[in-house]
Amino acid sequence: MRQPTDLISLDGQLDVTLTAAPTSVPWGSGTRFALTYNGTIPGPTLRLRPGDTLNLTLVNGLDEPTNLHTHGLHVSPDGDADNIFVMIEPGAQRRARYELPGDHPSGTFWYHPHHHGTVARQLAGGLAGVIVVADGLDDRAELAATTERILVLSDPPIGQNVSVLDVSPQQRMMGREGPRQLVNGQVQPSLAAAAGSTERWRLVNASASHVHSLSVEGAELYLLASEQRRLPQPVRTGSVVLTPGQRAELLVPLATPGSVTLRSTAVSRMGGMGGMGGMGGMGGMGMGGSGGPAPGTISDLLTVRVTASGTTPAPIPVRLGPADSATVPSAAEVVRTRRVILGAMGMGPGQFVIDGRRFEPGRIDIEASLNTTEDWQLVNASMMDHPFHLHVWPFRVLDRSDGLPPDPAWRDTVNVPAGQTVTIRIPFVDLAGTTVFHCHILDHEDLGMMATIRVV
Ligand SMILES: [Cu+2]
Repeated sequence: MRQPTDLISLDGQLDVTLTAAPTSVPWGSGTRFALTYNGTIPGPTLRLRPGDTLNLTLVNGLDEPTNLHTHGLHVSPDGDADNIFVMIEPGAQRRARYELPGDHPSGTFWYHPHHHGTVARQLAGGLAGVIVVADGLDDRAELAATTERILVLSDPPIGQNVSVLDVSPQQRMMGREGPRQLVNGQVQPSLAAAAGSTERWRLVNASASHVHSLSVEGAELYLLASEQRRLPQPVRTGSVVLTPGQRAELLVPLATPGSVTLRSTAVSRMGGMGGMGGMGGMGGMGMGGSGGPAPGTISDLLTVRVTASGTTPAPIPVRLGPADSATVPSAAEVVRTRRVILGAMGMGPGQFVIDGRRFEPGRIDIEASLNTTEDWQLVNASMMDHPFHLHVWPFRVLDRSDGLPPDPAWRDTVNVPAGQTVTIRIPFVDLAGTTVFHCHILDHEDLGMMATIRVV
C-alpha cells in the first residue's frame, strides 16, 4: 500500500504549494486519467500541531476554475483563509493562510476542491489529501508505538482521458459512484506487519457519494477518534460507517500471524443507515443509476500479512483524555433552536434545496452570534439520505428520530437518513465569519443543496 508524502510543520509553520492538474497515475500494469495535487493520489499529507500556521499556495493547472477547503479545520472562513467563495481561474494561483488555534483538536482532517458546481467532478477525479493535527496525546507511548497509516477511500471513474469524468443526469441526481473501492488509489493493496504490533489507521471517505460500512476480519477493531477530537477512550466495535466527508481513526492490534482484511460493505443511501452494520432499511431498493455497486456488495479494501514475531501486543490505551461531556454546552446555554429542512418531497427537479432554496452565494441564509450556542433540527424531507456538513464549527449529535443512539463524538459531518430528523448542538465559538453548510453527497451540493451562514 502506497503512503502519500508527508509535509511536516517546523517551528509552528508549514509552507506548501499544491498544484492541481490532470495526471496519468499508475493503474494495473498501465496508467489511468486522474486529477491530482502534486501528481499523486492522494495528495501530500499536511502534518500540523495545534497553534501552527499553514501557508498554502494553490496553483490551478486544471482547465476549469477550482479552489480549496480544509474540511474539519477550526480556522477562519474569511479573507485569505478557508474561504470557499473564492474562485481560482485556470493558470492562476492563490496563497492562503490558515491559523490553527492553540487548543485546536487533534485529528484527521482533509483538503479538497469546493468550487460550487464542479466539486463532485473534481473530487471524483482524485483531488484530495489528508491533514493530520497531532497533539501531546499522540506523543504518548501507547499511541507513538503504533504503526500509523493514511487510508484515503475513493471510487474514481476509470478511463484514459478527461471524458471519463462526465456523468449522466441520473448519476448526478443519485450521487455519482465508481466501479471499484480503492485505498490510496490502489485496488486492494496489501502490507506486511509483525504480530504483536498495532496498526493505527487514519481513514478518510473521499468518495463523492459512496457510503462505507467498514469492518476487520482476523483482528479486533477499536475506534479511537471520529471527525473531531479523540474519544475519551478507544471503543471496541464491530463496524464503522463512513459517509462521504467522514473520517475515523482505528486501532487494529495484530495478535497472531496470519491474514487480516479491511472490508467494506456498500450501504444503501435510501434510508439504509439504520440497523446493524448500517444495512437493512430500504437496502433492497438499491442505488440504481449511481454507477456504483448495489447495497450489500462487499469489497476487500486492504490485506495485512501478519508475520511471526516474539513481541506481545502492546495494550490498547484505556484512557486518552478527560471525558469531554463537560465541554458540551447545556440546554440552558442554547439561545436559539432552528429547523433546517434538507430537500423536499418528491424526486423531481428542485429537490436539492435547503429550506426550499437553492444555493445562492450572495445571500445570507442564517445569521448567528459569536460565542452563542444553537440547536439545529436537521429534517430530511426527501427520499434519499443526506450527510450534513457544517464548515468551521464542530457540533454534537443530541438526538435522532431513527432510534440510533446519539454518538459520543464531536463531528463536522452527520448522516440525516431519508425521512428522519437529527438534532445537533453547535457552539459558535472562537471564530466569526461567513461560510456554508451542505449535503456531502457532492453532486447534491453542486445541484444546490448548500446554504450560507454568517457568524458575527
Ligand atoms: Cu444529499
